[in-house]
Amino acid sequence: MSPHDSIVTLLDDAARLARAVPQFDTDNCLSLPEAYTIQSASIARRVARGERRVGVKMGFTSRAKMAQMGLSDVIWGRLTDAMQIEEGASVQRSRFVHPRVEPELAFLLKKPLAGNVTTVEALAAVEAIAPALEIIDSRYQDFKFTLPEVIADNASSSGFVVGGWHDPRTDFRNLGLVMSIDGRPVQIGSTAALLGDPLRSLVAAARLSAAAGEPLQAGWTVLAGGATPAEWIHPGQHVAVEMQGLGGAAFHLS
Ligand code: OOG
Ligand code: MG
Repeated sequence: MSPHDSIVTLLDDAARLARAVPQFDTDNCLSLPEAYTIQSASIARRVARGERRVGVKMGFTSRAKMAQMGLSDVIWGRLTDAMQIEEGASVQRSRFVHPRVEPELAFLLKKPLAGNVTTVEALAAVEAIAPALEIIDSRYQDFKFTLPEVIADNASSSGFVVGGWHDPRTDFRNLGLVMSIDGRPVQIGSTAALLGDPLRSLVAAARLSAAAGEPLQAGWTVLAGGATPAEWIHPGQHVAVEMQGLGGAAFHLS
């Protein structure tokens, strides 16, 4: 028994049953390493239920996201196959507590990538890039949390949609993007918002996941982080992102 078992159960049940839970660390007792241990243990429960690890998502890699959530450290979370939503598919609102959506860039890896790598080494491990949408869904009431709390909650990971994969040998450091809800543009941004170069987000993913003993694997997807503030989504809405030169990705919330 670990002293954090009850928190692991609380957060895993909250995600599984789409039920909000109160914040548990309002007096800041939890350290960041402890928070990642809780995240890892809650993902282990998902894997024990049959889910498969398919990659990593980065968080707070843009100023827009840091400002929206009031937190400024880059964080990461673990992605499983159950979180992936087929491009263009309909997903049920009942899966989520209070979902939001944000536009992201996705990397598909062709080689493992671990440790302190350069952006050139990171690019050499990339098979393809794609526009993506992340559905984030904090398990905490009112979508409010401290840094250790959101890390323990797997960085609000809940769903993601990836568009068509493209050759990464293009300059994708400053691609314009538009996220629309029901055809109405709601956020406009650029991939440059991601640490100035989305490859820096992949470099951070390589370093942080290797330090946790789970180096990035060939075939994994890495989400580079929300490039704009996230938007609330509601049943009946159609959400789409269009990225300069890379096409789009979309889903419907039913
Ligand atoms: C935390 C997750 C942050 C991103 O792309 O910055 C994130 C949250 O905002 O709930 O996914
Ligand atoms: Mg995100």
